[in-house]
Formats: sequence, C-alpha cells, structure tokens
Amino acid sequence: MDKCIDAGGSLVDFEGRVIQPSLYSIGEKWQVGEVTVAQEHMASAIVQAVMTAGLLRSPPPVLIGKRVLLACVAGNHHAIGLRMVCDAFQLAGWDVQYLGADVPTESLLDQVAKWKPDLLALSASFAQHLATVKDVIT
Ligand code: B12
Repeated sequence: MDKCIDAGGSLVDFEGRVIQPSLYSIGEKWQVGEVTVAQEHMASAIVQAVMTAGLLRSPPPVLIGKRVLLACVAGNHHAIGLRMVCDAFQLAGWDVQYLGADVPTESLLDQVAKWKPDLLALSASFAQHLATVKDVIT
C-alpha cells in the first residue's frame, strides 16, 4: 500500500483492487469452512489498520465545501465497505462524518439534524435491512 501511494496511486484504487477482493475471497472461504471466524476477524482488523495508514499517507485533499454523513443502518455490522466509500469522499475533498456499524435510526436522524450533511450515505447488507433503509429515508 505504501509503495502504491508513494508511486502516485490512490488509496481508493488499492482498496478496490486489493482489499475488497481479498475480503470477498475470505467470505467465500468462511462459507465453505476453510477460514474460521477468528481468522476472518483478524483479516477485518488488519485491513482496517491498513486503510487508516493509507489515509494518513495520502496527499491532503482540497476541500470542496460539501458534507457527507455515512452510516450502516441498524442491524448492519458490515462497515468496511462503507469505510471505503468514506475514504473516496474524503480524498475527493468532502467533509465526512463516518458513524460506522449498526447505527440506531433515531440516533442517526438526530445526527443528520445536527450536522446537516449535503448527502447521507447508508449501507445495508441483507434484504431485511431494506425496511430500515426505507424508515430512515422516510
Ligand atoms: C468481514 C465480514 C464480516 C464482519 C464485518 C466486520 C466489519 N467491521 O465490517 C462481521 C464478523 C461483523 C460479519 C458478520 C456477519 N456476516 Co459477514 N462478511 C464479511 C466479509 C468476509 C467481508 C465484508 C467486507 O468488508 N467486504 C469488502 C467490502 C469492500 O465490500 P462491500 O461490503 O461489498 O462494500 C462495497 C460495496 O458493497 C459498496 N458499498 C457498501 N456500502 C455502501 C454504501 C453506499 C452509500 C455506497 C454508494 C456503496 C456501498 O462499496 C463498497 C466498496 O466497493 C463478507 C464477504 C463479502 N462478500 O463481502 C461476509 C458476508 C457479507 N457476511 C455474511 C454473513 C452471513 C454474516 C453474518 C450473518 C454471519 C453470522 N452468522 O453471524 C453476520 C451478520 C452481521 C450483520 N448483522 O450485519 C455473508 C452475507 C451473505 C448474504 N448477503 O446473504 C457474506 C457475503 C459471507 C458469505 N460469503 O457468506 N461479517
């Protein structure tokens, strides 16, 4: 990752081409019992540390005066994909607030009212999360 960014590559490219396929592969291996839950947790922790280091190593963006608030809807614990989306906005100059996994709807709406973002980015993983997405939007 360091070499990629130092050579002028973007963190977002690295995340999309290296980290995302690695996690998808871990998911497939976990599904067929080749990777344990502990190993998946370890991989998740490692990639989040790598992503943080990548953000710190990236050239500072030129701010564009727009705000995006990002959250996983209540019940969704898959936060890494949203974090990649957050990095893309941040590196494109947006002011970001990233609330992470499993954000209760009431609390999310309260934060939207307080911070007044230009854009609200929601993440859902399963069909049953869609009702919550609908609630938040309503
Ligand atoms: C790591 C992981 C976990 C971790 C998450 C840790 C964390 N901090 O995020 C933990 C352990 C919490 C977890 C739990 C579970 N998981 Co899981 N998990 C994964 C795994 C291996 C990787 C997820 C990931 O980060 N992927 C990489 C990111 C980059 O990809 P992404 O999430 O798709 O995000 C991209 C896009 O979707 C998009 N995107 C995402 N959000 C948003 C939002 C906006 C606004 C936009 C524009 C774009 C966008 O942009 C991202 C970047 O390109 C996946 C495998 C997989 N295929 O993804 C399984 C997987 C998603 N999990 C699965 C399952 C079944 C579960 C559990 C039910 C397991 C269990 N029995 O407990 C629970 C459910 C938890 C819950 N209620 O949410 C299944 C889901 C199957 C399904 N859809 O029906 C998968 C596919 C594994 C599998 N092959 O079976 N998991």
